[in-house]
Amino acid sequence: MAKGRTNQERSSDAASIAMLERAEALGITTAFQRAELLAACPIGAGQSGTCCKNCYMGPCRITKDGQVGVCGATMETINARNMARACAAGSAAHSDHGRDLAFTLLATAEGKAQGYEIRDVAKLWNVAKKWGVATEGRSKQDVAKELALKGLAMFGQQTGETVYIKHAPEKRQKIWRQHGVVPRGVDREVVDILHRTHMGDDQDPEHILLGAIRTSLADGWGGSMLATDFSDILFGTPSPNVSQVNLGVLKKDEVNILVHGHEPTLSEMIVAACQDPAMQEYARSKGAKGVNLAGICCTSNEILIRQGIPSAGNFLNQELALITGAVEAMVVDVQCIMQALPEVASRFHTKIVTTSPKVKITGAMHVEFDERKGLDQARELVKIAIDNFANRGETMIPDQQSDLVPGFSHEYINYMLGGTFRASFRPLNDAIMTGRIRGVVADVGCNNARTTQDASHNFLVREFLKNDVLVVETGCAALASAKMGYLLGDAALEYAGPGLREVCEAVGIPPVLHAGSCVDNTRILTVLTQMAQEGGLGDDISDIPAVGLAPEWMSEKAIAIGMYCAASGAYVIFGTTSPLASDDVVQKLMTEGWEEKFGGKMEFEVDEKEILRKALEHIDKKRAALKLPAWEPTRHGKSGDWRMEELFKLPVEERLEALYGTPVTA
Ligand code: XCC
Ligand code: SF4
Repeated sequence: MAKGRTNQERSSDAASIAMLERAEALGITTAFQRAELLAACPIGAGQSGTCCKNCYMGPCRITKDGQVGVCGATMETINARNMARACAAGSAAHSDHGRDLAFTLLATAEGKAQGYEIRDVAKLWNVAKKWGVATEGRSKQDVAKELALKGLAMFGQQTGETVYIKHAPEKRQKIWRQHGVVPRGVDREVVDILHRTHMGDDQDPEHILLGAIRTSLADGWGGSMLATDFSDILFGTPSPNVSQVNLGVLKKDEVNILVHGHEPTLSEMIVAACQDPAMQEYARSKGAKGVNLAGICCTSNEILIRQGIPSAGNFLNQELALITGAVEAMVVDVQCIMQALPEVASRFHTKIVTTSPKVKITGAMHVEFDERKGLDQARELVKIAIDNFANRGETMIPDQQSDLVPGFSHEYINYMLGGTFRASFRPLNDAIMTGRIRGVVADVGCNNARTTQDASHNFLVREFLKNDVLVVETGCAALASAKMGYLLGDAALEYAGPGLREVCEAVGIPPVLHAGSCVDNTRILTVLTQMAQEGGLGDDISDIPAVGLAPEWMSEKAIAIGMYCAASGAYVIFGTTSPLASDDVVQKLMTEGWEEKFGGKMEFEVDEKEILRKALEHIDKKRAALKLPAWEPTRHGKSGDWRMEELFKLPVEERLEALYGTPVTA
């Protein structure tokens, strides 16, 4: 049994540490302790072998070189199958979220979804064009209906290429076609992988992994990309706003409602219900000062990037938020919801409410979501929370909350660089070409209870900033940075190297950009595509000095994301744990093998310092291949606000000399 850690080893976040102390005082167990009480199975985790459960002659545990399963399956075959199955489950989860948004878009277009509307007509028009839906002379409802139906049809597309594929860089499309990994519909690809990894099917690890790649592409350039596009149409394309993150967003004297999970559909209606003056009045009639809404995980990211609703934190904050004793109701939808929640909630007055037809949890209340009465249901849920306020006992809300500026959608990044009339990625490409920006890192993904919460995310972000690397974030990674204030210009620019700082000050952006939830990793694909198309950085995603990281990952969705990014030409590094620690063959196939085929690769590296080193080395290698000047830490940054501050501290003569280059007398 692993020995217990101190609370400082469990989390690097002061608010979390305060709640872990309270949990101990109250005798409540959380994921942090459970990770210590329950050592990970070293074979299942890949540390000392591997395990196959794909048939009932097994499970077969392979711990030695040359050992095979009852059917003869080798370590490599088993690991490739396990990776592929994780990718299928992850792709299914993300893409099914997309499917539900397509249903909501359809119901909205038909006027059957109560409270929903098409908020972003410009985006509807853009997406319709991508999908070949005519717009001229048609109403937005008409266009949205055809688009939604086409979207739904994509899931079951049996043959041919899905629609987003042709929006990737041309060279990329050719690579995919050459290797036979252009996806058909998501449903077909997920079934294909489950079939081919069933006992007695595909046994060639390289071939299994190619199947997994195709499935991941059906997610990244399919279901997930659709989820992002359709969410923007329904709820608005994100642009920067100011909000707050961490447990301190909970309010002592208001009814606190938390939404948790991944989908924006119901949570957007809860936003509307909470803002309803009648609801606020009802809360006051029950002795509260009002209703306060906040989120956890990616449901939080969805309403944070669009509506500026505060976030109570990331994955490992879910139980801790309840331990404040100040949450009247936690409304959950799908994914990353711990089964432990009702148990923790039972120690307080908190109600856990499941809402998805796909998710019930023993001990939780269930109010099944139906978009036809979305707004009424949201009001009902808010009322449940308000009525529960009177049952609140003693509370302890940590002080910690940080401001952040989220909402950097690809559309906004494009706009902020060039303005409305000349929106383009030119300035970003130029900054990379001159070496002001050394490269770009996407830091994404989860928390993992087996490592120190947020520590690897935050360490890596600081180091990349020092190295003039622009950071884009999504998911729980973005919330980790937000807690530290890194999603605000000032706090992050303190770490930024002079070149990066100069660019951020000129454009007026923080050097760490929050691009959205985990399905919004597809926004990063779009940004990379547009950078490749802009010119100067090669003509494909694999040419760009960029790296993707998931240093604290835990979810199968992360595997799917990693695979579609690698297949799109990116170098992707996963931290925390390596399921392939005892299997060089599969790790080589996913690194050297994929790099040869796709120009991208996916690697597991548990040492965060090595992640940093490898990422920078890759960025420099890509710079060299593009014949760009090698990055130099001190070459740039001669301009920018910080120089001005220094300048004003100088005596007048020296100031003038610094400005004009020659001695001048005042
Ligand atoms: Fe879940 Fe998206 Fe991971 Fe966070 S980052 S723990 S998947 S909420 Ni997607
Ligand atoms: Fe064992 Fe083969 Fe069955 Fe897997 S498929 S459990 S390796 S017999």
